[in-house]
Amino acid sequence: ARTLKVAAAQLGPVHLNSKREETLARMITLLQQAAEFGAQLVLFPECALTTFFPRHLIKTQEELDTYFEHNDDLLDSPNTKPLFDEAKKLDVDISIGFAERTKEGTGYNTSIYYSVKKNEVIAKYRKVHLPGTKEPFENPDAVNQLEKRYFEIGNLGFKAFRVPDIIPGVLKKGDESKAERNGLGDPIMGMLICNDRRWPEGWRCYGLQGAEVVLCGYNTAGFAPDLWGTQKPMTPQQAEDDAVFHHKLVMQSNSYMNSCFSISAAKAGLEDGKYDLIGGSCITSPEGHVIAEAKGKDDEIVFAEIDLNECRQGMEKTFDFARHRRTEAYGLIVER
Ligand code: CDT
Repeated sequence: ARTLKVAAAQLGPVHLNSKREETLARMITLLQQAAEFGAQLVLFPECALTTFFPRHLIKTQEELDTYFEHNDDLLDSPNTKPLFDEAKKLDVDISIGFAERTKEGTGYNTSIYYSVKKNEVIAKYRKVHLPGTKEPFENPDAVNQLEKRYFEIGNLGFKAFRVPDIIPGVLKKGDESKAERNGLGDPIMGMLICNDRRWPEGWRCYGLQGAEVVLCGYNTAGFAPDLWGTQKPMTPQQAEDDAVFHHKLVMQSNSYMNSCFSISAAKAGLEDGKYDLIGGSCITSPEGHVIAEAKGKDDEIVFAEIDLNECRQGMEKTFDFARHRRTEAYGLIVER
């Protein structure tokens, strides 16, 4: 068995006026709770450190800057160092989403993977599918999602990575730098951010590299008719139920079709007094089942012990890419 104890750290609302130290303290408490379950890896949501600010039209660069991390090294930044220090103390890997401002001034919606054994950030992903609009809706009651205004499209692709030495004594054979679907060696993982989870292309890029666990933090509005463009009128509750349904649908189906586990962590609840975000943080298996899920919409740990060998069934049978995949028929996917 190649077993891993993993957790999604769902965060309840973080408000425009929430203090950074308070949010960080909540995240540290979640990390400690996950460690009590024995978690070796804890996933935090997209833009975990602040409210989901792309819903607001922010007028000044000065204010906008307060939502971004400017220090390339999160392990040293005062905004985030205490979380990494705690991860070190507890011997837990963490993956976390945040708004990244590069030295050149470019903004990305980013997530990183921190390996406690290496004591360094071993992987970075920048969100490719940025939803919403550049300009706010004319309807003053609409929920905006101005990610295209504040972020550039991610430029790092979908690069799977091995997580070193997280499974003690795991059998290593062959070239570990190559991500092969052979069920050996350190676990292979990939990261997606929120809207990315609805697009099969990113998942398949990870599937092709043999990813066994896909991590996805999110902030998903429960009721945003201008964004979702639903055809039939829905009550806010119906819309939220549908949003949770679609969230689980894509986590379960893409896990199944790519023979991997997935972990998803929400920022949930009523942010900034009136913007409802769905919960539904969950862990799904390579057979497409939800094996653990959040009960509420506040701070909560979702935990599961997973055996990566469960990926073998799909990888070797139904979705054995080498035998059954037909690339000669799929050209249109990259032509259009
Ligand atoms: N954060 C994020 O990407 N949210 C989007 C909202 C939908 S926009 C139509 C999501 O896909 O969950």
